[in-house]
Amino acid sequence: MTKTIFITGATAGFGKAIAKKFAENGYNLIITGRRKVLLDEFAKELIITYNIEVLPLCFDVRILKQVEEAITSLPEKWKSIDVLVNNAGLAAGLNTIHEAVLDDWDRMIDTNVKGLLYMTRFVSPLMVERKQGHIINIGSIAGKEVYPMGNVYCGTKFAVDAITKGTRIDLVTHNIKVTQISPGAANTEFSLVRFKGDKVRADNVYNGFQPLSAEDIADAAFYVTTLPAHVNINDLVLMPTAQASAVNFYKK
Ligand code: NDP
Ligand code: 8X3
Repeated sequence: MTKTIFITGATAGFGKAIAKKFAENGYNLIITGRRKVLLDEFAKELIITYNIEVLPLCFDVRILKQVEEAITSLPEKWKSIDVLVNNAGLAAGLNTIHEAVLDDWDRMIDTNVKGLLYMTRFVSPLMVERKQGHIINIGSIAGKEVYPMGNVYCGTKFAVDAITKGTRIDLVTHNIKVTQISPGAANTEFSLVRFKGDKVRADNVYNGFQPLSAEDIADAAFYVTTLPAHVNINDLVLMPTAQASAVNFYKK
């Protein structure tokens, strides 16, 4: 029986690589993002390349009504979701607490925390009904350690860490696996978004060492779904070899 994975934020970075990895392995995919053109083009590419079924859903995870509508109106055959990857997220800005841009805080909290919660609230009942499923939340090293000017971004990822644990506790009696993947520095659109399109500043984050790639995270996401039914990875922290903590890098 072909399995179905639902991935939020599949127009770039980790989500896009995760979509390709699971497509390669024969899954049907529900992929989301706000950039409709990118999303639809990617869906077409996946269908042609991997001969699988893909349902692109363009919505903003911050908007409760859009999340609810997207999931409650899923055609019946797409409601059997085996894996949900709560990946859509961002950092906005890198400022001290007294100088931060308030809109940056709203965007991060609304996306990384509330968006993940909305998705989980609407998808998990479908898994509970089938007594099976796997929820993978993309956390971060920023959810393990707080770093200078990381304040609210770190706060959202610490929240993901706690919510992942709470989700696992609430769903354990329903046979649902809940995993967090917590990466260190990975070169995606993440820093370009954080620094609001400043490419020089974004590229500088990854200068002098080899960061993780989106494909490294996709491999980890696939790995955690390949384990026997009685085995769950609770939390997988993966870092570039040249990164020892949130702020310690070996740069050449
Ligand atoms: P990218 O910026 O490359 O991709 C982010 C994805 O999220 C895009 O597809 C974007 O799509 C989507 N997205 C963002 N906001 C929304 C929204 N409101 N509604 C729907 N989709 C949204 O970043 P990464 O792939 O690096 O990041 C993915 C996750 O991994 C995030 O949660 C991030 O915090 C986390 N992370 C990243 C690390 C890194 O170093 N890169 C390390 C650790 C964790 P669109 O713009 O089309 O909506
Ligand atoms: C992304 C990694 O270290 O920039 O979550 O916060 S970091």
